[in-house]
Amino acid sequence: MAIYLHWIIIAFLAASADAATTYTVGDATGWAVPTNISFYDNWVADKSFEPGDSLVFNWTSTHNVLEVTSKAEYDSCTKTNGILNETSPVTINLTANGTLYFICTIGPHCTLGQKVTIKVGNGVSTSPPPSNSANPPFTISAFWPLLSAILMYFFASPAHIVY
Ligand SMILES: [Cu+2]
Repeated sequence: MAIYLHWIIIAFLAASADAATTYTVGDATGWAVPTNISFYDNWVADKSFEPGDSLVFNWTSTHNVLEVTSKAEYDSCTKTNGILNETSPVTINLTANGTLYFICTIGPHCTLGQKVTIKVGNGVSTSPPPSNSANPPFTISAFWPLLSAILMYFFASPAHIVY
């Protein structure tokens, strides 16, 4: 009985760890020149992005998504460095803690507020810069809950004593 209960707990933790969120940037507005220059700052303000989540940039007219390589480039709308995606929709997998900077390079769109800063986790990158390539976030997000569940089973459970 105790063993079954532990497996249920492990399965539950693994399932909850996989509950990644997909965010549509700008929600109904999508990726566009906003009417309010703070629109995308406001959009991120009530969100907490975590590794395993993903972003989707959707647009209809002429836009693109450039992931610039620094805050300085972001602040100055520098269009020359980074990863450019030109076909909507663009999905960005958030694979690790760090801060990502996205702008639109069309005309003055960035200067007009079509730019967004995404802080993932604590916003501090501890490893090589995150990439857009497909990574398996499941293994990262599920590993620690599984490990802790297993450790709880072996070290913290009174079941070994009782049963
Ligand atoms: Cu644009």
